Amino acid sequence: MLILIGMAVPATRVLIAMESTGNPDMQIKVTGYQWKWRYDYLDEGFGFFSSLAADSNEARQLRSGISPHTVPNYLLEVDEPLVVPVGKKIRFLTTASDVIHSWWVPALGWKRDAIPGFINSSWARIDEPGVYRGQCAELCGRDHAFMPIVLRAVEEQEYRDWVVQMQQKQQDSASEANQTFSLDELMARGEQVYTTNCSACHQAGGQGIPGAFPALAGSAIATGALQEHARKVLYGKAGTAMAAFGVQLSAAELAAVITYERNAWGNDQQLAEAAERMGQPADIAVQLAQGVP
Ligand code: HEC
Ligand SMILES: [Cu+2]
Repeated sequence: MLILIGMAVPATRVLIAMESTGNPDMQIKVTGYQWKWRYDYLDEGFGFFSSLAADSNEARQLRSGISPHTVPNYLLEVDEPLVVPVGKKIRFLTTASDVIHSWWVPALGWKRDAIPGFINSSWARIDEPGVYRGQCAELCGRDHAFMPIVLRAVEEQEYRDWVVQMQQKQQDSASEANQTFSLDELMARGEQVYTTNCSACHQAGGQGIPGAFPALAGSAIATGALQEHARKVLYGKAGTAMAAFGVQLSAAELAAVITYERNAWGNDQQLAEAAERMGQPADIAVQLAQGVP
């Protein structure tokens, strides 16, 4: 009895320390989306999406002709990694915007479900600088296997520099909302946005997947009135896989991707008589400010 009681005291202490997310040095909100992660640095006032890296995304496409063996960290690389300082207690608040995901970096020693409407908390303190990789660990739909996690742990000073850079980026993208872009600029940017955010479903050539995802090449919406087209992209369609991208992309990115869809794949030849060829960030911002249609 005495030995058991003697063991229970330190064991309980460790268990409580493991579970307690109190007194963190910083907090990151992790939100699962189909199929990418969003990280919000709650103390620093910025956030960003982290999607599968472009080379992995290309190589994974059927008949891309690219061998996955030639892609470094195939399916385990992202465009924008999560960066954290070493030696700090970080509280992770995990949730989701659509379906249940699960945030799992094995080296952190835990896995936490990301559930819409709930916030789960966990913590980690990373002692060794380096790159830690993980994946979504809850079957969350068609591209579940394509939402990896890359976490880069760096020294405090490097982290500070990165934060300043990210805050600047956020400001730049806010000021872009007032700029006017040429058709060429919108098309170039739009293609990138499309590849990262839309091609998984609508496919690189805009042909969609019959029965699941509509074709955008020749689509009546993509060649019809600009406002109606934008409405579909900004607010999505409830109950389908078409998400509301108005809350995911900046006004400039939205204007670019919408313009791209209206002009790529021969759509510019089919635009309805009075339909505008391109949209500007300001138009998108106005439409967003009007709220849900
Ligand atoms: C997860 C899959 C998925 C992704 C990613 C996706 N869509 Fe869609 N999209 C759909 C589905 C499903 C529909 C059909 C919705 C419906 O039933 O009206 C759709 C419909 C559309 C339509 C209307 C087409 C028509 O003719 O009905 C447009 C325009 C569109 N999407 C644009 C986009 C843009 C722009 C992006 C990227 C920013 C995007 N979609 C990303 C699944 C997706
Ligand atoms: Cu997932």
